[in-house]
Amino acid sequence: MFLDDVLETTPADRDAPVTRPITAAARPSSAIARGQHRYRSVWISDFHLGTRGCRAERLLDFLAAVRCDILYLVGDIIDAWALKKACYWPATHSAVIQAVLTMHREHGTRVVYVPGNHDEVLRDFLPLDLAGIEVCNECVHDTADGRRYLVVHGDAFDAVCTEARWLAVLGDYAYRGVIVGNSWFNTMRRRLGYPYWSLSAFIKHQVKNAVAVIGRFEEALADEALRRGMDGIICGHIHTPSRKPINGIEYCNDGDWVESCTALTEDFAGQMELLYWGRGADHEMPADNASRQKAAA
Ligand SMILES: [Mn+2]
Repeated sequence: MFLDDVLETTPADRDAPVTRPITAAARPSSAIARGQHRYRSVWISDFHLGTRGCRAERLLDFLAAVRCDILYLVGDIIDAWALKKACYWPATHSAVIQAVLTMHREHGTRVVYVPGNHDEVLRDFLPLDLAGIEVCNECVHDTADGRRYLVVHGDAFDAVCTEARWLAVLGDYAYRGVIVGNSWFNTMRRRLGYPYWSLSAFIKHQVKNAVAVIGRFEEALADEALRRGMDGIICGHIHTPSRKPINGIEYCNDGDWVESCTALTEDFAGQMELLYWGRGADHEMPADNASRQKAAA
């Protein structure tokens, strides 16, 4: 139930205006030169492989077009919750994993995988080396121009987003306690067989509060970066791509591959950019995918 809520995407949602125009160079086509786009680092997250909502074809198109020194997979890559409920695994989802492995093996890309709440089963085994892919709970990225970014999925901050009012009264100690307690609470829920409480589902259902909840999430992440002496923070989780300064911290959310099809990139000078992949009139999603999603919702 939670998952379907998260993945429910109407055609109207897909056509909703985006906060930045498509980068001209980012329009995919079948004739695209493989490896045409080169970056120092790329962050992508929230593929939700194993669900009907995953836009695997577009993701494959993106992965084929991009070369980078470091690829960060910022959580919710494989959707273990969905796979527990029903085995949905088309060939394109295997192809996504293959494309990532190929980037590592054939192009020498360093791949760092930070698990999210949908693939949190990996968190029991950290740190882990998966066929050369480094799996860790969080990491710090140093940009080409010497800035430091904390890289986390972001689900640890769910509780403080919805309970921010009384936390503000209780202060910093309680705030830290809720963040730690949230991880503990959800680990217990998982062991008991309950799904993770989903912030993105919550946001979708509380339309009136959505902007406020997203704002609190962004501020909580920026505060964490500030507390740790970072210049910025990079996360995913809420399927809301964004790049903006918050209290002197650069907040970056790389979005997702269910709704927005976005990536965060760093060029060789250290310049960050949010990339919207193939959102254009000539690259509409195939109609069959839309009907599959309706059937899933
Ligand atoms: Mn998540």
